[in-house]
Amino acid sequence: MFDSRSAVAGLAVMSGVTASLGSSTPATAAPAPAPAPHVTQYCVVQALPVDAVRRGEQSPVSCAASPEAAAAGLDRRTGGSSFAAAGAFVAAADLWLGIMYDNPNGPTAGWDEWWVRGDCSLAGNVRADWNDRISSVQLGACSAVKLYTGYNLSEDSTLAKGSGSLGLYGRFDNSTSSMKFGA
Ligand SMILES: [Ca+2]
Repeated sequence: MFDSRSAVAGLAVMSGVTASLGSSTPATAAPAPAPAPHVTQYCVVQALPVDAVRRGEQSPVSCAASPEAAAAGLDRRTGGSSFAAAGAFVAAADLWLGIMYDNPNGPTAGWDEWWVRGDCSLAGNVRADWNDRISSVQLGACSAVKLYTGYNLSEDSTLAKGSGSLGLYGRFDNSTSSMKFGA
């Protein structure tokens, strides 16, 4: 099991970051130069917990020719497996994906809620203070979310799909540690 108090957060792989190589050519040069070669780079960012961000720490970033190489480079820099650590999400977009409720019936009296933002490819561990707490889900931009009882999308899972407040029952109540959204 992973330590839910671990400070390190999840990862996002950003594809399509294109770096242009080659020297610049003076505007007066003739004939026209061949197009500069383009190399696609994949960058992996390690998210930091909120308190580290407030201290001014910056997220470690690693870029390489493949997502796997970028993740391996980040692991070397951070001294461990980035994916093994619990923490918050990093996402490329800022859509409203869903609301997680502590209460089994969604927004009823005395509820506590957590709004998850990102894009529908978002997957990762739940925020540390929401581990083993979610009792119902309301979906926003994505049509489904798969909830796992273990960190890093492990152990038992259940698919929450539909509209309104979707309750989690039995062993899935108060036991979500990671989740994966889907379109
Ligand atoms: Ca709960």
